[in-house]
Amino acid sequence: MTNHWVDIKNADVILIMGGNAAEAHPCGFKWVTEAKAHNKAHFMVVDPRFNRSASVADFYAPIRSGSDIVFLGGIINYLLSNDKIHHEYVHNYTDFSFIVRDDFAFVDGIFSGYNEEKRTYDKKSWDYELGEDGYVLTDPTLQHPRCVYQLMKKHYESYTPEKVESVCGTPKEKFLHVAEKFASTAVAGRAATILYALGWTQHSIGAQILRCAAMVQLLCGNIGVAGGGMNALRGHSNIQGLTDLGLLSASLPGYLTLPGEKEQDYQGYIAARTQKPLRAGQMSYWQNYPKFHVSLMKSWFGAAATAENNWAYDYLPKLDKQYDMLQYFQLMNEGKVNGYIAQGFNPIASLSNSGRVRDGLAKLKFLVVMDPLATETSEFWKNHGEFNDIDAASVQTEVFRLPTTCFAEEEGAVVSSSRVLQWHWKAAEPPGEARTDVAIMSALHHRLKALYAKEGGAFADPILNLDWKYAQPDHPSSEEIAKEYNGKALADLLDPKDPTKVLRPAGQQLSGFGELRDDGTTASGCWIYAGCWTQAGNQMGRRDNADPTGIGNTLNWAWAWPANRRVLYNRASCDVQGKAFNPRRKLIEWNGKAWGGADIPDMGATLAPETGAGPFIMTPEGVARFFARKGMAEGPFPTHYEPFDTPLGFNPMYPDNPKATSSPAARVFKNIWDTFGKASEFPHVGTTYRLTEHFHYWTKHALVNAITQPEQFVEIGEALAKELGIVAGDKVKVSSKRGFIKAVAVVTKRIKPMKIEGKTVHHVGIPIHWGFKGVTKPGFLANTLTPFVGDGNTNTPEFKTFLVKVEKV
Ligand SMILES: Nc1nc2c(c(=O)[nH]1)N[C@H]1C(S)=C(S)[C@@H](COP(=O)(O)OP(=O)(O)OC[C@H]3O[C@@H](n4cnc5c(=O)[nH]c(N)nc54)[C@H](O)[C@@H]3O)O[C@H]1N2
Ligand SMILES: Nc1nc2c(c(=O)[nH]1)N[C@H]1C(S)=C(S)[C@@H](COP(=O)(O)OP(=O)(O)OC[C@H]3O[C@@H](n4cnc5c(=O)[nH]c(N)nc54)[C@H](O)[C@@H]3O)O[C@H]1N2
Ligand SMILES: [Mo]
Repeated sequence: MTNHWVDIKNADVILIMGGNAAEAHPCGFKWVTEAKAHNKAHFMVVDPRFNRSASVADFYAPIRSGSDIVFLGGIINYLLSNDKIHHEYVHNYTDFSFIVRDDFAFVDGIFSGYNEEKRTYDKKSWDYELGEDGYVLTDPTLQHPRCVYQLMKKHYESYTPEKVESVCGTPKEKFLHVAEKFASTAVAGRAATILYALGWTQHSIGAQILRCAAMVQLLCGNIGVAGGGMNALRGHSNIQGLTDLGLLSASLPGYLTLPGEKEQDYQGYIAARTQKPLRAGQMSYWQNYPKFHVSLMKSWFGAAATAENNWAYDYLPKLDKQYDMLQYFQLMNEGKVNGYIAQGFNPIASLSNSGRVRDGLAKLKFLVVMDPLATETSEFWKNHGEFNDIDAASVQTEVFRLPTTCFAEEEGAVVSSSRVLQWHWKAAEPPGEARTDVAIMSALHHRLKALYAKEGGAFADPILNLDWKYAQPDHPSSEEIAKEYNGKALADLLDPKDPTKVLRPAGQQLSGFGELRDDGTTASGCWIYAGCWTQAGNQMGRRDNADPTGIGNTLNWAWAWPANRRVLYNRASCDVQGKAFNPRRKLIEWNGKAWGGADIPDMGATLAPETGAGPFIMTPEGVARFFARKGMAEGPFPTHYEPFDTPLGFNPMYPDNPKATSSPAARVFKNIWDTFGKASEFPHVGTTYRLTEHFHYWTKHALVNAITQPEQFVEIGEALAKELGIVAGDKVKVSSKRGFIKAVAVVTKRIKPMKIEGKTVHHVGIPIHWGFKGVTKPGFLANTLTPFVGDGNTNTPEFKTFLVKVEKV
């Protein structure tokens, strides 16, 4: 979230689209209720189904799954063509006036630089025009045909209300209602918030849907202000912590990145990430990359990371490709993986095309499952009748189960969607043989280290030199690990202006990332967490909910990254002179000498507005981007592409170009193309989602949850039920090109047929929670149906839109 849960109460307009917070985030959802009750907020839901969030909304509009860019692009077109934008904000805080290179082009759904063979773009032309001084050329009059404003206007001119109706199935007047409500916030005193989750991310164009929504928010001046923002409602309780700590395969902690295979040279690696400002006076905060990186390497490798060995740069793996889940299971299927550790992960249930995942697991030599429960993955090899129809004798994979604890059986911090690190304390002793994940990983580490020490092996240094200075080496405490993330001084830190002055004595905890250095005198395991455990103690354990201004920021409750800031880019809540746009809901303001108020200012306390430093401190240009310079896989402006299982078979926005039907840059392996379905065989649009009563695939092991939702079902609308002769309670078979499931039919008014490009399209709703382990009635894995294809940026699978056929059995 750019903002945070409590801040939702400050919104004037709320849109939940691509998520169902009332169902999946019922506690956080209360802030929507607060906004309605105390702020007269207008609350809208746009979803293929009239879901639980919609049932308490002021307004609901249906949409065909996978068509959100047409809807959001339609809002952009509406705001631009009616000139309903926050002019002062957009002119000063975005790239509206920047001029784009003249070799940039967009023709018939494809951008310049496309390589059809490789299905990737050469992104060179997707850039601003730079002057001789290295700064961006701009046209503040916005007349230049290649300024971002003009290009964007042109890009979205075909995204009309009529097109929205025919492509999304959303009635034109319903679409216009949503657009007008956003337009009502394109002024200084009003804000809209967007809450989203998987209904947007789990598409082959997921990341671009989010960008498109962020562009709507920027046009209205809704980023960096109270009650605004792009708010990702995250999933597992600590999944925010997972990405923060760099557990994705191409990441390092704190959103630093692993080098690629071509980056063998340390100076090149650092230079590419240490971005110089593209305009005068900008902070371009990634200029500090070397400080974050060197401090990380000191934290991991201690004395073994030295200036002479480039801070142990050679110890880092250099990626030859992106090792996301799709990639890994693809390699498994190709027989290229020997062993796999599934830690807190049930891939046969949670990854797309379960049948393929099962085949991959069966090709392993060994599989280790670290989990408190006996999961489907740990029993993938066992025959469970029609639910897992496999010949156990044919599977050679050796499976090891290592029982772990659950979060309540250890202490530590959980990072919420609000970026708040909140400490919790151990509530119970683990049962039986269970050990914490940390204890298991530590033991594994010691064994590997001992083996390498004894027998040697290819490049043993990174393992032998991994620093492990914990009081209990077999089970480092959560406290020690948290302190390590925060970081400390390894030598006396001297004042650069007066070297006789010691700013921080050796051994002390750092107060924040501002103290990090690139000369090996500081260590920090995750720079954005610097400040969470200082000399003053554990900031995450703080429990003072004082809120002097009433805005909800509670700066003394736990601790938020970065720097305890609660609303990111909060400088954008003030005009150029530093005066708050909205005097009723001030986050910060410039008082002539310093920034102050209800939040921690972006720019440090005393950087004067006169310096011209923009609020988007992480970009080298200091402003937000409408034009995603080189960033995204599919192009700098979000563009509609059809799902890979498309009910239309062509792209209704670019009908003349078959190459632009589905995302030209999505993750598709060569042998996957024939696993996509066609509408002639699978005429309905399937989508998968959650129920409040279950958490993924684990609560079916708990009796209380099993009682509330005992049996697998699918939801179909009344019209489709009638057409197929199905009544509520019938058993139905739902099939896709990948396989089939059987479940009880729930016939509902909540799903209505849609007219898409003149054709009737029905949605079929498929809750994800069932499987063949646990105390619910055994069920099929919903992912038996889903396609093995992912977003070109994140590789997130397209779980939310695929083609199915429904039959009565
Ligand atoms: N009780 C419970 N809570 C949970 C979880 C759980 O398993 N159980 N899981 C947690 C996790 S890990 C996560 S990631 C979150 C997920 O939170 P959500 O994303 O809110 O949950 P979902 O139910 O997967 O999907 C949300 C909605 O997206 C809609 N949708 C599908 N396709 C589209 C589309 O193309 N466009 C639009 N606009 N909407 C679409 C669906 O109809 C559904 O209403 O929930 C978390 N909370
Ligand atoms: N079709 C479809 N598929 C989806 C989705 C969808 O919407 N539709 N949603 C996707 C999303 S957002 C997510 S997050 C994934 C979730 O997919 P998974 O993460 O694979 O599934 P979970 O069942 O949430 O959790 C995996 C295991 O973690 C174990 N566990 C709990 N606590 C601990 C612990 O402290 N240590 C260890 N080692 N294990 C623990 C649980 O017992 C559980 O078996 O599913 C994805 N798959
Ligand atoms: Mo998730």
